[in-house]
Amino acid sequence: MGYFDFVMSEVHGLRIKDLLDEKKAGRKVIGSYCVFVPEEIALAGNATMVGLCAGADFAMEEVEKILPRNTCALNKSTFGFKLGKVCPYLEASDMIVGENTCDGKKKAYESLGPLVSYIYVMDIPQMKSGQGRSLLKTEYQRFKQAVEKLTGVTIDAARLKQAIETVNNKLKAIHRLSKLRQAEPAAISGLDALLTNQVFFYDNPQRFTDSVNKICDELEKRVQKNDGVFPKGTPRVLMSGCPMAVPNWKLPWIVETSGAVLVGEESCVGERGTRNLVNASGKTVDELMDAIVDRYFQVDCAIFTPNPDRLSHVEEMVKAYKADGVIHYGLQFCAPYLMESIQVAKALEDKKIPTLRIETD
Ligand code: BJ8
Repeated sequence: MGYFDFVMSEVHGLRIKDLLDEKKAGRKVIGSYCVFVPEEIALAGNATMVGLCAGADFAMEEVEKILPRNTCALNKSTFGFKLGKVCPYLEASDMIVGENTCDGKKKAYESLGPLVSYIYVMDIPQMKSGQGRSLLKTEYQRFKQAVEKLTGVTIDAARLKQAIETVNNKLKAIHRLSKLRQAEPAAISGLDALLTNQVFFYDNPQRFTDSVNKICDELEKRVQKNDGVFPKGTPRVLMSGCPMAVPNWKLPWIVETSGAVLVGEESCVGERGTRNLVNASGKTVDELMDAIVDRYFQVDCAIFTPNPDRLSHVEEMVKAYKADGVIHYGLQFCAPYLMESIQVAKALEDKKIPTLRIETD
């Protein structure tokens, strides 16, 4: 984990220098708050995409002058990082992409707009219907045009294919890591795995892929030797719910210092965001764009109604990771996930899978 600890220690240092060097060389930086913003399109337009921080409280007194107090912590944090001037990624971004996912985010972007140099808002469907898919495709085409305008690069099939392969390689490395987390005893702590999933959004894609594969090489040896970071028999917990953005490690830390181990995250900083690859076999821009839509349309965020796939995925993950129980992590005032948490808990408990719903900031 040395590399990831280093990345985190330099998250406001060397990585920012990287980005500024890229900008000097003419590359644009696109900041995003949601896994629905396709990195494949940004990379194909020769832009770098970074996840924007929303995992800690800053400048809350200032934030509450702009947003109602009972707004979810993630949205408030977005504003806190801006108003407290603590996010160099936000300041380095040439375009910030907002998305119409939950009501909180969609309205918050209206207020964020005047505070930043360029906010681009993407509409996101709310139902997994034919119309929903068409809307996502139209919006991804519009985003492609906006990226082309920003960077001056025309996205052709070759560029798109290359970008898809870069992101797929990143995803495949994460899949390899997830598979290794299924071992008993656990070969890696949930905190370390979460950090890796968080760095996914910040690091240079190629460097990230290589680093995850290196961890996996080491973990494979540990698994062969039955070498765990927690003793065999340690209760295994699956986390499900809202994303945990950097530097939010609160709940995993509590779990793992209380005699249990986190073996998986059903989260956008986790398997919900990384589960699917894009089919890179298309020959035309349209075929490849369709394949990108196919990947993202499967993301089962709680903003969708109904959202039965998420329930099935939680159950599948419990089996795959041999979890003894599930903790549903819901941010206060997050209507979509808190409402779904009741359905998730009921479905799991009907199957005798112990579930704890935690609502927190
Ligand atoms: S695809 S989960 S990253 S929207 S916690 S701001 S939902 S009120 S974060 Fe998300 Fe994209 Fe969905 Fe994933 Fe709103 Fe809830 Fe706040 Fe949330």
